[in-house]
Amino acid sequence: MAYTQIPLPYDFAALEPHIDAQTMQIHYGKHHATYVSNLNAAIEKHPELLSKSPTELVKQVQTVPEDIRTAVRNNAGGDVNHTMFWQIMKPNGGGKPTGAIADAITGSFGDFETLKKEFNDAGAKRFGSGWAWVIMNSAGKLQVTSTPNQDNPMSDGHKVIFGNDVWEHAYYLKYQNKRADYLAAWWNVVNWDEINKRLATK
Ligand code: MN3
Repeated sequence: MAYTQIPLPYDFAALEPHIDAQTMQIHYGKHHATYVSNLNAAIEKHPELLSKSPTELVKQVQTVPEDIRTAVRNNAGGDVNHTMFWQIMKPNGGGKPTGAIADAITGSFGDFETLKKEFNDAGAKRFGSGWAWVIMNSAGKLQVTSTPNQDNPMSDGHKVIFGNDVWEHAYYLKYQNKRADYLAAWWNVVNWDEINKRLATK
């Protein structure tokens, strides 16, 4: 028994021109795959942890035995973050948010443009590698945050609604040093239906 990578829900080229096929192929086929294989390698030392899902491992990372805690934090995080990432994108996505997430955005940020600006700023200012996130805070409002590496706000008890990968591997082949251009283009592939599902989940 071992952890496995979810199938990519669309073809490598499906998010063109906003995310190019070669980036998707390397990102899914090499980077994400390596997080899963490294997670499996770490768990071999404590196979009883296989009863937990990668999401549970991320949520409970402080309870993971210390000798593999950093490996689990980085690689269960890498798996969970990318599993979310592939699902909250789709071909011909984007446009204005719909349904409950549209109301939540208006209630929390005033309007969609303000959310986009805050989220893009969080992604642009993340030094080095990491993620920009929209979480549900304890007051029931959406909030923008960011983490380094493959850290996930779930480890601090937050509910994650969606996030964007701002590691260079997510955009460098097409956008080179222009991370802000990637962040702006990314909204064209957002899957609001999937984000509404995540918002509705406990
Ligand atoms: Mn990545």
